Amino acid sequence: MKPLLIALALVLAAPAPAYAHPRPPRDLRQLAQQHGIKIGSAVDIAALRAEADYHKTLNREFSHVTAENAMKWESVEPERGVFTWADADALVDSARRNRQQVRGHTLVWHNQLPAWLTAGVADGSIDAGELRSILRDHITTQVRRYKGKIRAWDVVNEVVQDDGTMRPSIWLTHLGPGYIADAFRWAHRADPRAKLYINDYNLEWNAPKIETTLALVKGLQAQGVPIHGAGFQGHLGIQYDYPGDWANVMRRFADLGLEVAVTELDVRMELPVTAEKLAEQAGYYSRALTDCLSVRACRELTVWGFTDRHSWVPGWFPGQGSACLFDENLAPKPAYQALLAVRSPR
Ligand code: 9MR
Repeated sequence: MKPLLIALALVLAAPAPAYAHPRPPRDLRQLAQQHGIKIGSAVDIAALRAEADYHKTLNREFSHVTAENAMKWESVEPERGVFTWADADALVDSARRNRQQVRGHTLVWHNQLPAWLTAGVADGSIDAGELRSILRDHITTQVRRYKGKIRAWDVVNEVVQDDGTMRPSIWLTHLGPGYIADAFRWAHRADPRAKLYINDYNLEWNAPKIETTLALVKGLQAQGVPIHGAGFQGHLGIQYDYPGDWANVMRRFADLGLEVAVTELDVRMELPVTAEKLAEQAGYYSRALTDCLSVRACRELTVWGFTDRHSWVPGWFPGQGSACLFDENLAPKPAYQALLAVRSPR
């Protein structure tokens, strides 16, 4: 063959450069890899154990997992001093076997506290000093147990209210505002490599909550508190406008030096389901991913359950549902295809 023809043959045979048009992703794992982020899901441990199709889909699609309930305080210490780690351990073990990273959810919250704790505070048998050491022990015990196995912890969850005031939880009421700095310091001491997050809902768009949370983060940073991330839960619904400023809000947190993550994305709708509603939902999911990808500090997008078979939505919002990427039979919905079609704005 003539040299010119050889050169031409070599050029034609060469693979397309990676930057041209990446091959369409096969699934969410591949999509996440192409974009250099993690795509995760909250996990229902009972379903993970009992349902082979749930198990299979979770592990095929997701490179990050969060326990939907299994790491909450009432789950891990239902009676004082009696620890029940089996479900949380099962999730962490499953993640390791399936090459998934883990978000720990959540250390300090006002919900799903064990009854022994709330009752003890209410009847005065647990005073402020004891409450503080109970919180310190809880954080230290749980974070230490999973040291090196949890990429990121939601250290404090939902501590700011929608009107921008601090939530008057038992923590604020009995320990004062310093409990937040303490929680981060204790968590950091127990696992210095874990990324420590503040996490909240409506942080995508609610101005008073955004401003208070930014001020809170700055105040913590000024005191040298180890805080590394801001989590946007992302519980959306197509009956509300998409939070169009979300990427800018993410950027404001990123500008403080934090990483950001979408931690609990779902997009609910009024039932019945129609093709139009599913198409609209698909747009919300793809915009959320696009927003995350447009901010370099956005490292993870996690959905709050991946199948309508196991979703918190119908139980909490009567008449609403169909919030997930897969239907009850684990068939992918238009939102799933829409995610696979997102191209990187980075
Ligand atoms: O999905 C969770 C549901 O199964 C629980 O009953 C509920 C109890 O409060 O918590 C749900 O998860 C919440 C998460 O932990 C924090 N952000 C809001 C989520 C939806 O309520």
